Amino acid sequence: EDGYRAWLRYENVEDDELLYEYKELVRAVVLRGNSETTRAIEVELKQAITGLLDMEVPFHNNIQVNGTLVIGTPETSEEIAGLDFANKLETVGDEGYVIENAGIDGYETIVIAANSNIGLLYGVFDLMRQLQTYEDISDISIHSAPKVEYRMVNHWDNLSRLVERGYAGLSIWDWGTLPEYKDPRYTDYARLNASIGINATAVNNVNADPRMLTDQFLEKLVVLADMFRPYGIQVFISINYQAPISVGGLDTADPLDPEVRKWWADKADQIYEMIPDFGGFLVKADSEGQPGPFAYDRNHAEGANVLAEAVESHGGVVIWRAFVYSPEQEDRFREAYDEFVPLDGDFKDNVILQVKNGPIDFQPREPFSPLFGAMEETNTMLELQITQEYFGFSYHLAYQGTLFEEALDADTYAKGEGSTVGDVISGEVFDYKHTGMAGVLNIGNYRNWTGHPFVQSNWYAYGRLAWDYTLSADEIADEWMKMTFTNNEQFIDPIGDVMMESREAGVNYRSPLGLTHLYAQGHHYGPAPWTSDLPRSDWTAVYYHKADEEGIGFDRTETGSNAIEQYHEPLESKFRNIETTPEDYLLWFHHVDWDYEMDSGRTLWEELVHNYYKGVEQVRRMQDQWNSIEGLIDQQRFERVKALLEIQEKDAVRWRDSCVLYFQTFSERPIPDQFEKPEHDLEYYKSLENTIYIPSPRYD
Ligand code: BDP
Repeated sequence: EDGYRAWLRYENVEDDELLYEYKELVRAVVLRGNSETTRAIEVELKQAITGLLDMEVPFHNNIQVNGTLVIGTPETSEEIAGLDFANKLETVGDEGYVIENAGIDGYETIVIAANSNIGLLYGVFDLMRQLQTYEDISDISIHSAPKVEYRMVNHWDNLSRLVERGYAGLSIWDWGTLPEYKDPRYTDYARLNASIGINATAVNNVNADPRMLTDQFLEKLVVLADMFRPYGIQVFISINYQAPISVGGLDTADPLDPEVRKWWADKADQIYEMIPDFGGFLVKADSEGQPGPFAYDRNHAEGANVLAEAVESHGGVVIWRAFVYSPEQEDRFREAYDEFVPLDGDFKDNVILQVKNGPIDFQPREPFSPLFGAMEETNTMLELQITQEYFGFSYHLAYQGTLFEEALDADTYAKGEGSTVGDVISGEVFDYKHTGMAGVLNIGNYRNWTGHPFVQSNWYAYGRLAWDYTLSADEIADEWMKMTFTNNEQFIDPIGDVMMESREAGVNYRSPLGLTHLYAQGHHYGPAPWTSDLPRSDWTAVYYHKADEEGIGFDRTETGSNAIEQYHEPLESKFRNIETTPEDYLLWFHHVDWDYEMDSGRTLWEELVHNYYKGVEQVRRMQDQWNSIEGLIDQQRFERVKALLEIQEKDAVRWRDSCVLYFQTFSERPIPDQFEKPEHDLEYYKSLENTIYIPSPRYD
C-alpha cells in the first residue's frame, strides 16, 4: 500500500453481513444525464463498487430491479422529477444533494438527487463514504449542502516545481510537459478534492512569478482547467502585482493608471476567453517583499479593486490576502487589523479578504485573528495551513482537524454570543456576497502526495470542514481512518486517540501556554528560542517570548501593545485580565511572573516545564499506541509511521530540552526533580541550530 489512493481506497468490505446487505441495496445503477461530470460519476462508481463490493454493477437505462441506485437531477431524470423533492432540493442549493430511499414504479431504490451534476457527484462520493465507513444505508436520509461558496486549496508551487513549504517532493504540476501531456494524476488530484467538496484551486505560489500570466503558462493552465472541470473545480492563479511592468511592458503598475487598468482588463478578457469558468486572482501584495499598491501610494482597496474590476464582468473574484506586517510596527499581532479595518467598505464586492486563522502565522496555537468579526462590509474568508510548516513538516504526526475546529468554533462576539469564526466566514454574521475558505495544501509528487501518511488527514479534514464547519474533528478523524486504513476498532480506538492528541502534543513540546514562534529562522523546523540578531526583529524568537528575569510573555494589554482592544467584548475584558485569560493563551497576552500561580497550583515556571515534558510523554504514548496496532494494517505504512514517530520523539526531546534550558537562563529556577534531565547543556543545543541536518527543500 503506497498511499496513492489516500482515502479513496475502496477496499473490499470485510464484514460479510454488511457486504451482503450493500450488495442487495446497490444491485444496479440508473444514471441520468450526459455530461463530463456524469461520465466522471460513472467511472467513479464502477471503480468504487468493484473495489468495495467486489462486483461489477450494471448500469441500466431504466429501473428493473429492487436495489437500484437512481442518480439524476429533476431536469435529467423523470424518476427524480416524479418524486416530491422540490422543497428538499431547494434547501440544498446548487451544489448540495439529497440521498434517500424511495419507492419508484414499485421498485425499492436509493436516490441521489441534486440540482446540478456536480451536486450528484458530491452525493455519490458521500454514498461511497457511507459504504467505506460501514454505515447502515438501509434507511438512508442525507441532505447536505456546503456552507461556504469557495472551498479552495492553495498551492505554494513555484514554476521551477520547488514547493515553498512543501515537504513531499516537487510540484505535481509538471509545467514542462504541459500542455501536451495530460498526466492522469491531475484527474486523481481532482477526484480527491471533489470527494471532500473542494471546488477551487490556486495552482501557483502566492509569492508569484509574473510569467504565470503569459501565454505559455495560460495554455498549460487550460489543460488543468479542462481536467478539473468535470469535478467541479475552478482554477485560480496567484498574480504578481508588478506584472503590468514585468510581462506587460508598461512602465508602471499603479492601479489608478488608466493603462494599467486596461492591461488587467485585457488580461482578464484573454484568460476568460481561454478558460470561461476561470475563478480569479489570488494576491499577496505588500507583504514579505512582494510588490503591491504601496509603491504608488495606493492602499490595499485601491490595489484590489483594479483587479476586481477586470474580472467582474466574467463573474470572477479577487482574493486579497491580509497577511501583512512591517518591521516598523511595535506588535505584528496588530498589523493586519490596523491596516484593513479602516478600509472596510472600500473594497468592491467581488473582492474577498483572505485572513489566516491567527494574527501571526499558522503557529501551533494562536488565538483567532480579530479581523474575523471586524469586517462588516468586506467579504472575509479563512486561510488555514494543511502543510505542516510549523508542525514538523512531513516527519511529525500532527492531525490539524482539532486546530481547524478550534479556529472555526472560536466565538468572535461580533454580534453577541454565538458569532463564531465559522459563522462569520459563512456569511451568517454579516451579509457577505461571497464566502470561502482556503487551505494551503502544498502536496508534492511523492507517490502518497503528502510524505507523512497522516498529513493526508489534514487535507481530508480541511475539505470536510470547508463543506461544513460544524462537523467535529473527532468524527472526521474517524471517517478518515476508516477510509484510509481499516474499520477495525482495534485500530480506530487507539489511533483515534493518537490523532486527537497529536496537535496538543505538538503545542506542548514546542510552545505551550501561549508561547509562539520559537523556531529556527528560515526553515521553521527545529527550536531556536534564542534567536535575536536578524535583519528584522519580528523574525526573531526573542521578539515573541520576551523572557527576562521577571517573567515571560508578550504584554498586549494597555501597558503593552494593547492589541487586545481589537477583540469584541466580553473577550476583550476576558483577555485583559490575567486571571480570566485561558491558560492556553496566557503568554500571548501577558508578561507573566515566573512565580505566578497557575490553576494547577504550580508556578508558571513549573507549569511551563511540566508542559514541555508532557509533550514528550504524549509522543511516547503515541508511539506505544501505534506499536500496538501492528498487523492490523499493511506493513508498509505501519513501518513508515513507526519510524516517523521515532524521529518525532527525538525532535520533541530536542525541542523540550532546548527551550527548558534556554528559558531557565532567565527564570534561574530548577527543573523539578521528577523530570529526566536534559542530556546536554544549552550550548550544545544552540550549536545544533546550525549543524543538524534539516530535511528542508530549498524553497525560494
Ligand atoms: C509564511 C511562510 C512563507 C509564506 C508566507 C505567506 O513561512 O513561506 O510565503 O507565510 O503566507 O508562513 O505568504
